[in-house]
Amino acid sequence: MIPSLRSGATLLLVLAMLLGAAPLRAEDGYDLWLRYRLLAPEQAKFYKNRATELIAGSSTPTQSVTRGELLRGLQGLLGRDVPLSDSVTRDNAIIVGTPRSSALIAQLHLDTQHLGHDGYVIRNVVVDGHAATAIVAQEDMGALYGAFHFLRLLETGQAIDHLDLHETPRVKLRVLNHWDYLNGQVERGYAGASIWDWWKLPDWRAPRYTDYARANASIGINGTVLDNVNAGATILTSTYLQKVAALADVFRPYGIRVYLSIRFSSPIEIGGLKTADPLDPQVQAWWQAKADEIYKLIPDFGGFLVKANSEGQPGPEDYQRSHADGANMLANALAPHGGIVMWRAFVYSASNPEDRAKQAYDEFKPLDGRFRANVLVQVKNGPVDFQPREPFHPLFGAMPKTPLMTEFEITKEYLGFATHLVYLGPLFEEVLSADTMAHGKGSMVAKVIDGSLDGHALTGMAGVANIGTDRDWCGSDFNQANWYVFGRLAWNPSLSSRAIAEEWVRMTFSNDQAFVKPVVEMMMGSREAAVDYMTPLGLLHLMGPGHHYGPAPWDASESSADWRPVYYHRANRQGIGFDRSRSGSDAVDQYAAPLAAQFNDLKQTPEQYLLYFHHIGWDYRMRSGHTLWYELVAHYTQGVDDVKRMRQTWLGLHGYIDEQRYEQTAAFLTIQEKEAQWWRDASIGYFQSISGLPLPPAYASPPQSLQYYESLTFPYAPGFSSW
Ligand code: GCW
Repeated sequence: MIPSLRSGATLLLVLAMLLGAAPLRAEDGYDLWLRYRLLAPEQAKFYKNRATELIAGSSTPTQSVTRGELLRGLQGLLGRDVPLSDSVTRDNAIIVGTPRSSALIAQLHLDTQHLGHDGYVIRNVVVDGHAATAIVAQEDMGALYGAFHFLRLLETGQAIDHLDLHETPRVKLRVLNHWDYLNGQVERGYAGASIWDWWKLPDWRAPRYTDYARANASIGINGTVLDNVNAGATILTSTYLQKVAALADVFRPYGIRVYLSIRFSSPIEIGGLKTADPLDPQVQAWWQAKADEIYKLIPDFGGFLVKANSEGQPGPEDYQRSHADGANMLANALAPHGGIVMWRAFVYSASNPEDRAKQAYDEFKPLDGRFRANVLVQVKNGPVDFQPREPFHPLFGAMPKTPLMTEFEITKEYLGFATHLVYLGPLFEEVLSADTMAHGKGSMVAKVIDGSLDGHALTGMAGVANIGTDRDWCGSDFNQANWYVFGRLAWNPSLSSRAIAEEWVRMTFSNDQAFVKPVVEMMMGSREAAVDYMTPLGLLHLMGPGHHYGPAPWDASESSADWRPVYYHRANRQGIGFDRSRSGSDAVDQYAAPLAAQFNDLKQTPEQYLLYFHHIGWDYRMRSGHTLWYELVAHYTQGVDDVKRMRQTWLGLHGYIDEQRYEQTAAFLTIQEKEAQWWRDASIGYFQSISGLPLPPAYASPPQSLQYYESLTFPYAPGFSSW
């Protein structure tokens, strides 16, 4: 690690002025973590001596992109052009490529076979008698990923003298899911409209598409589903497929494949058929012809994502066929072309009286082993929905014969939309590191996802994108960290979310330790803070109806019982919580035996899941010795206090970064503090009306009546309408 140059913001400013540079000029966030701003002089000097020339091919589009990225990155970080060369003419060249594309790389005789399509090695070597840094891959894409990694080392101020890095992704399909409608709306999107300008496609290929691909490639994402899982049939018409093909062309050099969410009943809507029954030969033929048409336009098309028989979407069950019948029919059509199906397990039905948390498992577990080899079942991280906290989904570990992808929600539908600062790394890490115990201790969700637990080669991770037309892409600077951490964890699900936060802060804001440390701390605590001020101790789904913004634990207005907060918390005069033990819905027995026993036992259940698994009395003694009621109030209050501290932390960091981004974060934290207080007060006010208990001493009463909180409405909340 290179020592940081400065100890106070003033010194940096003075230095910047002396150098004539303006590192603190306003930034709008568009550059994400790929800012490549001039490094501090000592660092720049250090790296300049280790990047004297660049040897990189340009005979394929991906090679050109790789070369361009290195030139751009080095120029920006070091403040001078690094000359291109064909051969090594001096010490400390950077050489990038594959044995096939570069004679110099071939002559290093590194074993690249095991690197596969995406892997790479970064190593200090000697070439023609000169010290050099080699970024070596088996395929062009690996070299591009390696180039991004190398630039990251510089951007984050790492030592590069004794490099011997080997990287291969642990997960094959690292995919964003856009919940974008063709009319430009983004379901659960809080960063503006859809970035796909369908109307102007295919003729106008906005430069932003390239920037999007580049940003994704920089963190290893290699697939994108362009349209919402609540899909219409139009995307599969010839007109739209041309548009899709144009996007695929833009993304290809960056190793990003295009996938589409499809509507299961498309053969009826745009094919003129009377049925979409997956066992009907005409339906099968229609999908085969459609797949042929797609692959003619897009030879590397990825495949389909399907939400079927869920929340009103059509599906095979409309014809008394199973999810496997539906998935396999599509998989048959795609298989000859190498395509895959991602079939979602997010199914539940209001007409099913069973606990909603149990329904996906009930439906999919019996289908294990019945899916074609090119089908993955895509499972949300938790059994209910994308809540601030839920236990991991019991399907992980329970379908050994089927490759399971996990689906995370990067967009903050349930976590304060764009304005709340909630870093999702700890949430993702908590799920990935959860032990399913499926094959005894050490059967982590990460091992289900990377295929190592049950020996699957086809593996994947999906994240619901938080990207829109806002200049900063994600609705706030800190939301960019959630896109970033998703990509990094999809590449390697065992990485630490703290380490990822640190590299992101360094690239996005500053390498100054006096800034990095408190900001990383703030990020790492932010998810727990949100859990505390929204839904502590295993509560979930207490957000306002439909739009999911703000507290509404009282709400029972939704048409469907399992969309109502009251369904989830079950508070009454005696106590609170959803009894999922053996004396309740018995969801506990969907987990492997040791976990089922643990969750079934009130005393052994981790308190963070307490009210998810148990309905307990308000006066139940918690581990702290306090009553449940006391702890509930304390957690809600803690959440608010944490946000207050986050805001204070940020206020102390003025001057370390540009004013524009500083000010927006400061303003958003003010909103968050106000709304955390609102969450606390409204929730406590409501639960107090049920428990009838006085607030514990020293805890403030809500400043408003419960009626006031209940009366608030939110017309035109973003991300939701009655589309
Ligand atoms: O959480 C719910 C969201 C819906 C979403 C659904 C799903 C795309 O509120 O907006 O629909 O999940 O994942 O299918």
